[in-house]
Amino acid sequence: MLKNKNILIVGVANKHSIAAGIAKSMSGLGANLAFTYQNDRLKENVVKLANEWGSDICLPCDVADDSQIENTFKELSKVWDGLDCIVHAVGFAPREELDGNFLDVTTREGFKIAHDISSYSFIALAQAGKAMMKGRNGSLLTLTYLGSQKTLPNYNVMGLAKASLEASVRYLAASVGKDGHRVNAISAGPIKTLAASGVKNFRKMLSYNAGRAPLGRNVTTEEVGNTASFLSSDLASGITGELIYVDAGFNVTAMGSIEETES
Ligand code: NAD
Ligand code: 0WE
Repeated sequence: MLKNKNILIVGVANKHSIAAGIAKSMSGLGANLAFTYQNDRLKENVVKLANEWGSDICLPCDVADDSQIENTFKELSKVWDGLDCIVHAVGFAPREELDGNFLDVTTREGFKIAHDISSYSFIALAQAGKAMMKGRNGSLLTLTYLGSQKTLPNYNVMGLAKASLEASVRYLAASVGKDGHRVNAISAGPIKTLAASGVKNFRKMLSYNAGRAPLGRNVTTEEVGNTASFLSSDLASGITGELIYVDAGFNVTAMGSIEETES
């Protein structure tokens, strides 16, 4: 399904990352993969995992830094003659923003960082990758969360950043459609990753979600990965500007099973 496609994956931190589930699915379907890592601390993890997925292309890229984004595509163009897909699986807000009442804890600096790293970086990657994607009917893909559309405790300024990211999926789709490229987002249900490990009561959130979701469970990074593969493949050639939920159906409910709820 992804044979001969060159795909850059941004956002692997370790084997639990959603980006790792995506890489696993895509490599299984025959894609050629390249990876970036945020910093030297994560480099070793990423190089080792990349090897398991048959890739020896690992480049440093802190998405807060334009020169590192530029360098990523400069280096990539030395080993690949073109690029078919970019997967953006990056999100960050300062920890203090994600613990407490929204109005009390949100700061100008926290807002700026959350939007820069979690939303603007997708546009920056699309711009920098444009030349390599030329003429290839490419696909751009990002990861978002329901907290963009509905409130929940503590997600706070990340909800705003994800709303911005989702709007940029639509604007980017309109912008690059004439070049033949598609732009989509996957809204994943909660998964215990590194980014989630710092979040208060995450285990309780996982069990609340599983109890209320139509499928009665949470999703896996592999399931998110398979949807990412579909969206990046020619099977999805008519889909752009779209948001697909991979959340065991949680988002369509307004109430879970009454019988299973503690009184
Ligand atoms: P993760 O911690 O495994 O991945 C987050 C990645 O972002 C890491 O690889 C980290 O290095 C990278 N990152 C952060 N700041 C960066 C920077 N300045 N430059 C470059 N990279 C940077 O966690 P994850 O849950 O796999 O997150 C991936 C994406 O999925 C995020 O956008 C997240 O918001 C989204 N998401 C996560 C969940 C969940 O419950 N885990 C649910 C829905 C959406
Ligand atoms: O998008 C995310 C992760 C967002 C995230 C998490 C952290 C923790 C550590 C962004 N920045 C940071 N910064 C840190 O310092 N998710 C969808 C997972 C997630 O995070 C939450 C959630 C869910 C779900 C935070 C609060 C409430 C729910």
